[in-house]
Amino acid sequence: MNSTVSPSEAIRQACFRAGACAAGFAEACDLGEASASLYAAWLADGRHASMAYLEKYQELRTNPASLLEGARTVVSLAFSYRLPPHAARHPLFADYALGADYHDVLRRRLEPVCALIKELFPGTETRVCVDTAPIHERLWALRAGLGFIGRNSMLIVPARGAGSRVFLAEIITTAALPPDTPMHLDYDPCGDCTRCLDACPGRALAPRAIDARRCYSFHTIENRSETLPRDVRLRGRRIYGCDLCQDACPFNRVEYSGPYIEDFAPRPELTLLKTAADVAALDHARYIQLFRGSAIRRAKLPQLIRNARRSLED
Ligand code: B12
Ligand code: SF4
Ligand code: SF4
Repeated sequence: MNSTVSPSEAIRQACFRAGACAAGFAEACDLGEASASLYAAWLADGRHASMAYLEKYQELRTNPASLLEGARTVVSLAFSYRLPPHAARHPLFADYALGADYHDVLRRRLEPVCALIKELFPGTETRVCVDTAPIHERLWALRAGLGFIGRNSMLIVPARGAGSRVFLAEIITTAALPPDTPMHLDYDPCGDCTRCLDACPGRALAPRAIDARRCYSFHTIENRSETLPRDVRLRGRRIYGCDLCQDACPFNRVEYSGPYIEDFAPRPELTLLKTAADVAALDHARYIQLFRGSAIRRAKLPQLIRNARRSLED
């Protein structure tokens, strides 16, 4: 290691080598009452729809020390899932799910960063979180100075024109790293813009807080019911996930100068599924074969078929 580089800068550089387009440090403190009560109110309104897992571990969500004893720092990282310039988007599946499952990819990519933290700060511990841990990933990204939360409720990263098409991940560590300047919670570069609200087919967006009961991403991925609500109209839209409130956003139209992660490039086998009718005709063996190692497995085959049929009916 170059001896002129401080340990925290060496760790940040390791984050970039892992493929992150932005990385920052926040003090691992208790988030306090403001965050806990915002979240409790969101749940109390029923805006989490049927995602009962979001009701669990509420007390853990406010404090990273409940996920790693003695936590001092949250390293927040954003990884772009923009498709490489040569790759085409898929008509049926959201961009984030076209490549290899990001949970596995990011855990693997973060291993050397964790090893470096332990080497530079002997005796310290690390814990990696990617999506599934009870932690407010967007709020930690805000606190670590990565970006701001837009009206579409997405964390938007201005650095390198990354925008909101990023995955978030965290390394919670007992090492004390100097915190970056947090983005102010009330900073609102959206101004008068309402493009995401206007583009949302379910009218699911209230500023910074989504109503999942109206969100097509929820219905096509997380809703386990046999039938979708009548007003969910999928013809001509994605049948897995939804990108419309991001497509509308001017922060995603800025030229991107960060790294493209090959792992997130579209899997060639997905091109075999051209229409909703192709998905409606899948059997279990084919489903397993096509979606092995893919985040699309979050939706089980009966759900995908349900969505495809709705798209054909509408
Ligand atoms: C549940 C969930 C969903 C639900 C609900 C979405 C939502 N907006 O909350 C559904 C299924 C609809 C969904 C959809 C999508 N999701 Co999702 N989802 C999650 C998950 C697992 C939890 C989010 C959550 O707790 N929401 C509840 C809200 C109330 O909590 P919160 O977002 O943490 O908000 C807190 C803070 O932001 C804070 N806050 C916000 N503003 C302010 C202002 C003030 C003043 C204060 C004090 C606090 C504050 O208050 C909240 C409570 O503390 C996270 C992973 C994670 N562990 O965080 C991924 C995550 C948010 N999803 C992600 C993605 C990629 C998507 C989709 C794009 C997928 C797709 N293409 O279909 C869509 C986008 C839809 C959208 N516009 O949000 C990414 C987002 C990356 C980014 N740039 O923000 C995440 C972070 C996963 C990851 N590791 O990358 N998702
Ligand atoms: S993901 Fe789609 S349905 Fe959900 S809030 Fe965004 S535009 Fe609306
Ligand atoms: S579309 Fe406009 S209002 Fe929505 S997040 Fe982007 S800038 Fe903000």
